[in-house]
Amino acid sequence: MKRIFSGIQPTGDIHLGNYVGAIRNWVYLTGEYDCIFCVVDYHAITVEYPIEEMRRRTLDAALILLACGLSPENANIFVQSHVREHTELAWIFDTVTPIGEVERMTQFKDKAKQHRSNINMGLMSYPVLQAADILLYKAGFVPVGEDQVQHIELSREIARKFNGRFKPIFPEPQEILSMAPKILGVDGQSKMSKTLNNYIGILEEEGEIWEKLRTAVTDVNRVRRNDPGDPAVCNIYTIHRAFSDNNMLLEIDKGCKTAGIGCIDCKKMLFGNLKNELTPIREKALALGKDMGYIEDVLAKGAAACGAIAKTTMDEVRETLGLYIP
Ligand code: AQP
Repeated sequence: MKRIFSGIQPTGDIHLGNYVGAIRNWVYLTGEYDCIFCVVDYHAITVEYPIEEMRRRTLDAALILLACGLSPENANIFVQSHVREHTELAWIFDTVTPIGEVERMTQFKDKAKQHRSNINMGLMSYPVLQAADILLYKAGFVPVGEDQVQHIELSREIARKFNGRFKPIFPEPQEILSMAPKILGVDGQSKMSKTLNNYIGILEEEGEIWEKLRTAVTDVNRVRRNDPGDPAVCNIYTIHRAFSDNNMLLEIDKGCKTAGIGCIDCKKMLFGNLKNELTPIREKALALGKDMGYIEDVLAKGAAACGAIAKTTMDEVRETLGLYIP
């Protein structure tokens, strides 16, 4: 069975972008692939974070993955720092990665602007660790949102460099994009992101979700109710495409272009569909939250299974590097 690997950072509430850009796709793919999903805590420490919250955030991220439909039966789920080989392989990959390649990464440039007082080596080396995350399991496919495509390209480049210099032991991984690979935030400008605080969390209460949706930016040229709008430039329509069926999409497309449907009505329709999909997830998350011991067991089982694969790969890598192995 072909293998996929993907990860999510424990940096706060999981939002609609994470859900439709990644997690929902992960659940769809479980039937076809050998799946490994990881809460990437070592990625999350590349920026300032509340230390006292990291443990809870990590467990909560795993809980949400389970609430969304992943399970130990269809995937291995674990925490990155529980499998030490991730950082070990990252160091080795650092030695084959040209600095120019990481310096040109869009995410590094954006984060360096956002965190001017803490532009650390980890922030720059983030995609090298990501390549190690993927290649430690020789995963050929990586389901991610559009923002990660450049990093997956770099993972291919790192695999090529390593294979060319030493021995061809790594696949060149390919990204798998969902049908909604880029969701903008409620500001309608930037990517929906936990750290930009422009998100709708998938576990938020209905009232909070509606309040954020009600005030979310739509087509900025549609000022008055009677102005026709353009769904192609409206973030609410993009979210609709991830949650609504074709009939509703056609109705909205036509209604928006002819001003037959106003933005608030369009948002109400979306809200109904969001409720239908997210309410069962919220209920399952509440139930799972009553037994955190279960979440810990799932993560331990995932770490044991993935740790065994990681160890085999690292033994092979050390031998390939020509290191002295006693
Ligand atoms: N807005 C998005 N639209 C589609 N997919 C998205 N993803 C993230 N945002 C969107 C995808 O979700 C997966 C997990 O990504 P992450 O943990 O890095 O989430 P994030 O929201 O990007 O995290 P942060 O903490 O807010 O980081 P920054 O500020 O860097 O964005 C990935 O597959 C990602 O593509």
